[in-house]
Amino acid sequence: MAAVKEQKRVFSGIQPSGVLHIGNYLGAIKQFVKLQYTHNAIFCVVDEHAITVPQKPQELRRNTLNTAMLYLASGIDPKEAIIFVQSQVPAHTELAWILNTITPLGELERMTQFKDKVQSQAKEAGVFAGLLNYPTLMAADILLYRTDAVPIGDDQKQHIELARSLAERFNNHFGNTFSMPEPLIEEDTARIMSLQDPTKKMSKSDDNTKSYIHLLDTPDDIRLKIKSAVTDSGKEIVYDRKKRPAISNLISIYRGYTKMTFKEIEDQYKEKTYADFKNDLAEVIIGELAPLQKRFQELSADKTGFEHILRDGARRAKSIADTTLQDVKQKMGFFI
Ligand code: AQP
Repeated sequence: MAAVKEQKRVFSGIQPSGVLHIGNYLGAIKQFVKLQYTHNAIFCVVDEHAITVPQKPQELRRNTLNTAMLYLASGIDPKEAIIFVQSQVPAHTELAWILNTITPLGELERMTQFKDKVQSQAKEAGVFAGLLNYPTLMAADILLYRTDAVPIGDDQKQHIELARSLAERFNNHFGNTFSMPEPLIEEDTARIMSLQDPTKKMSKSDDNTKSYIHLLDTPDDIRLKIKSAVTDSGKEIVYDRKKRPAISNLISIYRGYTKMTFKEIEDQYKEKTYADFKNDLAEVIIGELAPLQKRFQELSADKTGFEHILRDGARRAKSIADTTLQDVKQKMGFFI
């Protein structure tokens, strides 16, 4: 029997700043797939966020379509959820501008992701205002759909807090308009770390290609990347984030794909070596990614059908977003 959907709305997005990796999948997309059956779900490819760091036009276009295709290939069903590209719904940037006028500068400057990206961007291309304002645009994305819950990885928690505080500030000032979004975080896989440096989050934009596994990596690439993943000193396969961050990261990935508990994994590998565990982990990932990659190839062959899904998604999203925006503008005293 089909699950009865709650009226509660979930919204989330991923920026097409590269090819999606297993951290994006285990931290976010896996939750999207589950939630679409129980919630009123909207998932967005947030291309306007991607341009807060320099993007090459052709790559941005390709990554945007690939991200949307990976949503579908991962199991997001356009009959269950709205899927669309952010820049096709202009209300996002319009509400972001309005929210900018009630966003304290100090809160934006305190954002961890901003501080991290300033470090890496400053050396390369310089830092632009869009990077600072990223969390306000994210708040607009979420609040436009009167979202109740936002499935995200751990790194986005601070941004949801800002969205909540802006919703509260706006509601207090202009009357009840926005709902209060809650973060939905899958604790065990909320922060998959780099395979080369377990103190750093796995990131699409990492220059070291061995630090992440793309959802479209070949089996040979996956075997090589897992084999060359750093490990801790010692040889036991034991989950302990503080003392053994590298092997714990690999165990989290294993858990994310097999649904085994940490204890079950530790028991299974009690007498085994890091090499045994890594070989098995690589095969688990390869096996889990195979159907997704097959579906991705099928979708790539039907560009017209796929683009129709995105245009229809944008049309549906726009109708919800425009209603909220009109309400906001009316309450603020704009001439409408
Ligand atoms: N390493 C991760 N572990 C778990 N979840 C993660 N997410 C990202 N990295 C991990 C979650 O994936 C969703 C989409 O993220 P995003 O692309 O919008 O932004 P991000 O968090 O900045 O992701 P990346 O991969 O690190 O991209 P770049 O390198 O471009 O900044 C979010 O829910 C995020 O939490």
